[in-house]
Amino acid sequence: MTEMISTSVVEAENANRRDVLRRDYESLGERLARRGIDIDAVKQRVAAYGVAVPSWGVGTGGTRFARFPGLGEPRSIFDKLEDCSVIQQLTRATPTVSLHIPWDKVSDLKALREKGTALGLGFDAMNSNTFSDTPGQAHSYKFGSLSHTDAATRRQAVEHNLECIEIGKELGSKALTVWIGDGSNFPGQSNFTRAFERYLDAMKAVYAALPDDWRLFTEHKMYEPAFYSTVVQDWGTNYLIAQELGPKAFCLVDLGHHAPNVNIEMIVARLIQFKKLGGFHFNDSKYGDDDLDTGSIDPYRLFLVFNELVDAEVRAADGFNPAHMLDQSHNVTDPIESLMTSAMEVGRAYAQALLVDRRALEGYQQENDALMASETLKVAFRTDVEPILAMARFENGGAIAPVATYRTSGYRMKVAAERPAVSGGGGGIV
Ligand code: LRH
Ligand code: MN
Ligand code: MN
Repeated sequence: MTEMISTSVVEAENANRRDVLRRDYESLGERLARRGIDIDAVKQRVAAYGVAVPSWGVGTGGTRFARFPGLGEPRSIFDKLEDCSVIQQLTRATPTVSLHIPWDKVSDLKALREKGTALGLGFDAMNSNTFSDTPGQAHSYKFGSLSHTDAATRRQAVEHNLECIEIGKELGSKALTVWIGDGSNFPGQSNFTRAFERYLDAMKAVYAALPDDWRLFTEHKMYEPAFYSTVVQDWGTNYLIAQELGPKAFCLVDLGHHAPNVNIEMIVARLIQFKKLGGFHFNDSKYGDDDLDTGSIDPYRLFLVFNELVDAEVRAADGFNPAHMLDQSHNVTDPIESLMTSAMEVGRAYAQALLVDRRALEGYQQENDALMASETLKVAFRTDVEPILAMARFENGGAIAPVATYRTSGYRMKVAAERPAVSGGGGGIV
């Protein structure tokens, strides 16, 4: 297997931290044992956990005002895969990559598949893009795509999704995620009902082309790029879509796609209960779809989402198998560092949720002891599970301290020497 960071660098960095880690792990193990928790069992589950990296996340993002590229920006999907493999090599928490077509130019599928295999990476959900125009396409998406008033434009958008499925089949992907920007900017511009009818109709054609062992994820988002109304605006509409389409259709929850203060963990619980939770785009936000690093603003909310996931896992909820993906935009950090940190934040929330004393919680709920129920969650959330995460990484061949190891490796400067500098400019992507 091709390792982008020399293993001797990883080993040397780990050698500096190994003994302290062992002591920290042991001491945490003792404290958890007092709470009746077996630290090794938690570590095993954390070690088996993975979250997919978005191919679009390894390049510097941007806002609609500007983009400020960093050094060594990936030039192609092959460069992106190499950057993704650094994240996996050091964190051992990101074994798959989620592609976005046509942002990712994937003309040579065989070479791409081989590159993935060589780097030890698999391909998670495919993402279609009918929210922007590609040079040369016959019909513009300016006024919509799958819900467009014009049948030929809708057809083109359907065809693009079918092409994404075909590409994904070649790569071993098993899911398609569809997010559209369709909506309106003015009251009266669009007939809500007709637009949704057209969308459902188009999506039925996409659904019909789905292989038997694939799943279709539809992603809702409250607003942007449309600012008055959005066709797939919330989880209610999303649930209706999944119901209308059939058993292979599920709802995808992007944490940044809700109104501020919305109880996302409760949405997650509802979708689990009705067997329609397809997966996540993890990120964090302060105001809207900020695409900030996962857990950087509100780690407690991330924990509460994982609390619902672990609750479902523990009781083996029927049909529960959500896909876990990151979806972030990095404007002021090295994307590799942000993605590594975010993958670890997701793992941390999972580990903390595994520590919740579920029997005690149930008792407090039953007795209506609100304070102790809340404390039960807080006790788990307050536990510093870093030794569990670090030990899981270390034993899996990763780095005890991924960011420090990455910096020592000089990877960014190395690729900067190979990849030509790119200039920034205005209007970036999401
Ligand atoms: C839309 C979105 C969706 C896109 C991605 C780039 O805001 O979350 O998932 O595919 O950003
Ligand atoms: Mn998303
Ligand atoms: Mn988004």
